Amino acid sequence: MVRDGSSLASMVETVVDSATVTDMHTHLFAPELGSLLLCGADELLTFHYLIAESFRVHQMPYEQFWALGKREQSELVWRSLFEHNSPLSEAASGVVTVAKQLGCDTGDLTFNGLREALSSVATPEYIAKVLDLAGVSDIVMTNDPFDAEESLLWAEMTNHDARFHGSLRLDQLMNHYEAIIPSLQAQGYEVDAGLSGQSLAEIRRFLENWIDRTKAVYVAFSVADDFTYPHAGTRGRILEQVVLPVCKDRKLPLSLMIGARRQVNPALRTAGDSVASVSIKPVEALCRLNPDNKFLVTLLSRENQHDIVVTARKFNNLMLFGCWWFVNTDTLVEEITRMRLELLGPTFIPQHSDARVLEQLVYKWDRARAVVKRVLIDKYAALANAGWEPSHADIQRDVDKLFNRNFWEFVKR
Ligand code: REL
Ligand code: ZN
Repeated sequence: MVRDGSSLASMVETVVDSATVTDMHTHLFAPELGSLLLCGADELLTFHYLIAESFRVHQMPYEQFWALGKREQSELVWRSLFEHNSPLSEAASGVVTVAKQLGCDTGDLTFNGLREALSSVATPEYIAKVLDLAGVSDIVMTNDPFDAEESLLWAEMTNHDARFHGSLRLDQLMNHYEAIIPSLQAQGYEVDAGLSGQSLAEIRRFLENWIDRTKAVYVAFSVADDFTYPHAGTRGRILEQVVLPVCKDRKLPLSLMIGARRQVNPALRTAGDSVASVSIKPVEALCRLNPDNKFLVTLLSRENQHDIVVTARKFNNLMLFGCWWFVNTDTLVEEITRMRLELLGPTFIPQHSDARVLEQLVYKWDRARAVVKRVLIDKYAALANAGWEPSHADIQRDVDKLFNRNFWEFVKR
């Protein structure tokens, strides 16, 4: 029976809206990691995306802004982006979506109203409510073994909320090795700057200890446009002789987040990072020369998106994920998701939230679902016109793959 277009669309909408999601890259933390799990209006408004946007409006000198308390900063962001302008940007309009879903009257939204509606304490009930609104069942954290506060908390913790999964983030090790030598040595690892003697074996011991401690589901690092592979320098040796072998032995994917040029404006602090287009040749070489390793890859520049989709056609040990940070906007997510679907079918991970504040899950997943619905409705309608009628079960299977199974099956492969 040939279904009409509107019943196909409503079937896709119902399936996508009711799908529970694995959020495979966030900066959220299990509640047992205490104050690291951020929530509430002040955290939401001082998200670094909004801080960067607010400087374009309030023009306050950087140091003066950073000297303000969190409450004053969030009020200034509010005035700049919600009173002196309409919240039209992706990040600012996200706050409106959060406010609405958490029960505010968005027709008359005020700074104080938002502060009252959102809890600044991550109680178990509040976490459950937000996850339920966002339709998220599983969250992957970003765990930095070189963050002093975080590593202390891990040392004291025996078990944590099973909805939150660990991932080991190695930016410091891979990008600033010399700077973290004292920290490695203080933790009892015999390493030196030249990677001589036991250094590589000791870094391996460090990595394995932290994989065990965090029960990491993958290992990750981000790089700018200076990433090359193979590479004879410090990063290349640690990658070749430690990270790739450990990932292979533990059957863990290595997640590469490529194209973040850090601190182009240091005065903006956490908001000061930018973007670079890169060569995708190092990714091709990694996939080709390490066929027994698995790579999760996301790229930050729009210009790189087509190339990397083609790379994924060539290597099935490469799983593309998410529309990261500056490409996480309505227009670009749609463009990228269409391109991926057209070249790869449903064999990629369309989105991650990158949430830093609990409530962001609500708007990030609302947006992601809206785009996936638009794209899938078009694609299934074209299939139906060609005579291939997708069943409810087909749609459910595809959506579950996109939002869950592609990630977990890749991790477990
Ligand atoms: O994981 C990353 O490296 C990035 O996602 C973050 O550094 C970035 O600040 C994040 O908030 C972007 O969404
Ligand atoms: Zn991130």
